[in-house]
Order: sequence, then structure tokens, then C-alpha cells
Amino acid sequence: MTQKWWQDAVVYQVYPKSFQDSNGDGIGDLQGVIQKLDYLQDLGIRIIWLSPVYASPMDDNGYDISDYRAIAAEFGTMADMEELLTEAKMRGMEILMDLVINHSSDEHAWFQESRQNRTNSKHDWYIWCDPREDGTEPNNLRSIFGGSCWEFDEARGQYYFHSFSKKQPDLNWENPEVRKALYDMINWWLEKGIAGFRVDAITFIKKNDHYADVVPDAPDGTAVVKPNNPGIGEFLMELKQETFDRYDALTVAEAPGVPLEQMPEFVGEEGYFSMLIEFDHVDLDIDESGRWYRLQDWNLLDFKRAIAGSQEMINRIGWSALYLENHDQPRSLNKFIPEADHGVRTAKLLAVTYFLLRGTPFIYQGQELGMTNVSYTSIEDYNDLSTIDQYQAAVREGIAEEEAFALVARRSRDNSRTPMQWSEEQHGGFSSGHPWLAANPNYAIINAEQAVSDEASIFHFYKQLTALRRASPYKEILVHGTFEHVNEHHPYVFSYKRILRGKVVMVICSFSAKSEKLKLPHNPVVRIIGNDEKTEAEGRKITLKPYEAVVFECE
Ligand code: TEU
Ligand code: CA
Repeated sequence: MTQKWWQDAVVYQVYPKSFQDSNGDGIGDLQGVIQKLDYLQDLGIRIIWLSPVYASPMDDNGYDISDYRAIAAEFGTMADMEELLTEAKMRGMEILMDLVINHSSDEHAWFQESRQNRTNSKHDWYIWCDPREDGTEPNNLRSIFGGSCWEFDEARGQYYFHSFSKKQPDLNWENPEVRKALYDMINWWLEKGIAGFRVDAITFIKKNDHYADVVPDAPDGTAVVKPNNPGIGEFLMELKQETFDRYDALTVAEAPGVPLEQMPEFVGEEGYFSMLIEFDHVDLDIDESGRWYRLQDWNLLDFKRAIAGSQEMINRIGWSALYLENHDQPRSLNKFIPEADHGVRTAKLLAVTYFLLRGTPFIYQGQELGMTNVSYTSIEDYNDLSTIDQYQAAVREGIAEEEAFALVARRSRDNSRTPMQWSEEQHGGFSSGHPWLAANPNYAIINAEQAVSDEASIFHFYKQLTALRRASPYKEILVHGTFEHVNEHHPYVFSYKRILRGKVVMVICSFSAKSEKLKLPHNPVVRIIGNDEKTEAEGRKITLKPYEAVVFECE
């Protein structure tokens, strides 16, 4: 593929509400982000993805936008946003905004008008449908956050459609006026000098069989709404041509439901986006119905298959977003290595596992410190609407309250939304006031101040990995090399090669609690990085210690 400026970059995701509170109201804000730019620069970050900061009633922490051209008062002002852009650029960093255009808030002026009656000028800017004869919802589709996709509106005597919460009505993409209004807004932001967007839930924009009953996937007769329906390509191509293409913007599409065969269409040379946020490797524990209280078992072979499948496709066609965590996922240490001590060693193992794949690595705030899931004791301690919905649904399905709580707690999105742990001060130094969500008490041990001062920390390890990709003798191969899976049937070791013009770098990651002997396909010559003091190797034979990760240049 043609080379792009973002290929050797590392992206850092900021969840503004939980990052740094600058004024003591308990809510993270833009001035807080500005205060921490030096920290991000030190880590080697080139691109910051800001989760939504637009005006919003915050039903879903900003993924419900009431004004696309304004900043939420609790986060700051447009002047703060402009200051952030300038300050970031001064440090060689770019900003990616989060683009939420499958839906708006029900408090957006467009929806307020649309709901008035069936004749107003925006009457078909959202998806409205008459009730069935008995007055019930048009069909049995279930929203991602639980409950029907349809919500009744008294004024219109009709139901409106929402893929997510009922405060997030879906925009009607079939209407060209809606698309035009969105494109204008997108270009307005690009004019301000942002580098591009992380594009939220974009595979949900096309609705097809959304009016008739579908085959149920849950005992209550409902079926969860499905993304990536036929015909979506026309919308995505137009979106790209009318906006992103004109600015050479970087676009990272959150794209559930895109099978490997369709990746060329989405991220090939002429594809709709620069890269995709894929789900196979992070949702191994979730089945088709998406219920957190029906988690399924998985093992390292499943994980390896998911990663390798995507990488082998990416080798041929384009680029990938590499990640283990974000604001919707539990912390990676708890999810991927639940049996082990959540120490520095395992965090470094996970870092090596994904950071040296082909693509652009993303770090979610706190991941570079080894932050872990939180253990709240009651459902009342949670803020995430999805956690509460899933809990209620579990109880409705007959699961005992205690068990339902334990199950959803494991998957809760609040696990990754607890305040960033900056220091051992109160609330981890996140806020001088009362945080909107309680900090994880382990901030006493796990915090940035400690990590920055300790050369052996997870933070410094991420910094080294970032430097390897940005400026090192291995830069070319780590950025542009192809991926090749090694020992693909090994149940406890994930290993792969990166190859460029006859040069080979081998990445070897053991997820085993015991030591593991391996025979390599090449001779290791230089040890590039690892999470242990040294690796025991003799010719092509190596013995990996428990949870050891090591990277070699080979011949
Ligand atoms: O997430 C959307 C999303 O589609 C998945 O995380 C979802 O759980 C999966 O597709 C199930 O198939 C995005 C944001 O990341 C999230 O925080 C928002 O709540 C959501 O969109 C609504 O805007
Ligand atoms: Ca604040």
C-alpha cells in the first residue's frame, strides 16, 4: 500500500471523562488533557483519539450528541478544544475526534423537530414506524443496550428506532438531506485542523429488514439488531468522497460485523476507511446474542486464529488498528490472563503480543500502567447504562442476583472507565473533588508517578516498544513487514514473524504458567526486547519461562 504518515504512529485513546479533572468538579475535561500532553509526548504518542467531547446529555457519556458543533460544558469550551489542538501540534501530536453519526441524542434539535408531528421538515430524519395493529412495537429487534429497538412517541403516535439506548435515536441515512447535514459538520471539523476521526458504530447505518420479525436469539423472543447490512457500501463510499478524501483524513472505523472477505472493500487501497476496529479477538467470550451473562469459553488457539486471520488479510490489502483495550472492554490483564498475577510481567507480555503486529497500535488510557478491572460491590456503584441493562436482563432470565452481578461485573464497561491513576494521592490524583466514578483503590500501587520514575515499569516498556516502531534499526520491518504465523497449533505460545526483504523479526509470547520448550524456524541473532532478564536459547531451541515474551532478529 502507499505509505502514510500514520503508519509508524502510536495512537493513545483518551476517555475525557476519566482522564484528568482540572477544576475539581469530579469530571475529567479538556484542560485536564492539555495538562497531560507532556506525559503523552514522553510516551512517544503521535495521535490522540478523544472519545466524544461534543454537547451531550451524557446518557452514554457523550456517545449521544445533542450538538455536533459545540463542546459539552463539563468538558470545557470550543476555545479549550482549539487550545488542545494547538498545544498538541506544538508537541508533534494530532487529534482524532470521535464521530458518532449512526445516531444522535434525542435532545438534538433535529430529533426535537422530527418528533413534533408527521409533517415537519425533519419528519423523516429519523426512523419512524407505525405500531402493529395491537399497538405493540413494529418487530422483535432488541437494541445493543437491551430492550426493544423501538420506542413509542406520543406526539407522533409512532415508534422510533434506536440501535443503542432510547436516548440515541438512529438517523435516517436513506434521506439525502441527513447525509448532507452530516457531511457539512464533518468538513467543518476537518477545517479546524483535526487529523481525522474514529468513526463510531458505523456499520449500523444501513437498515434493511428492520420492520419484520426476525428469528429470536433469546428466550424472550427478541433478536439483537445486526450491523453491516447489504447496501451499506453506497453510503460509506459517498461519506468518504464527500468528506475524508478531501482532507486526506485518517479514519478508524469501529466496524462490528465485517467478515474477513469484506475487508478489501472496507480498508483496501480504494476502501472506505484507513483502518478498522475489529472485534473477533476481543469478543471471543461473547456469542451472537451479545449477552454478557452467557459468556462462552475460549482459549489461546481461538485468540491466535482471530488475530492471524485478520493479519493475513491485512498483509495483502492494507492496514489494521491493533488494540486490546478501549472504553467498551474490560482491562486486558483481567480478560486475557485471568489466572495469573496481574503484575508487570504479564502486562509486558500482552504489550508485546499485539504491539508488533502489522498495523497501528492503540493504547487505551491506563493500559500503559497495567490498570486492572475494578471490584465494586453493588450494582448501584456502576454508571454504565449497558451494565445496568445486562444485569436486569440476566435477572429477568432467571439468573440469581448475586450470580448476575458477578457475570456482568466481569464484562462491565466501567472496568476501563475508572479514573486514570496518576499518583498515590486521593482518587489517584485524578480529581481534587469527588470523582463521577469511584477510582480503583489499587491506585496506591499502580499509578503514573510511580511508573514514570521506575525504568522497569510497564510505562517504560511501552515507551521502548513505541520507539522501536518510530526510530530504530527495526523500524522498517516492524512497520512495513508482512506477518507470518509461527507454530500456529501451539496451545500456549503465540509466535509470529515480521518479514521484509529477507529480514526476519520473531515475536514469541508464552501464555503458559509453566516453562515451554520451542524449536524456532530460524536462528535468533539479536535479542531486541523481552519481559525477562534473559532468554534461555541454544541454537534454534529456546526455553521460555512462564509468561515470557521475547523478540529476536533472526537469520
Ligand atoms: O460501540 C458500539 C458497538 O457497536 C459495540 O461496542 C457493540 O457492543 C458491539 O457492536 C456489539 O455487536 C460504540 C461506542 O464505542 C460505545 O461506547 C457506545 O456506547 C456505542 O457505540 C453507541 O454510540
Ligand atoms: Ca472537570
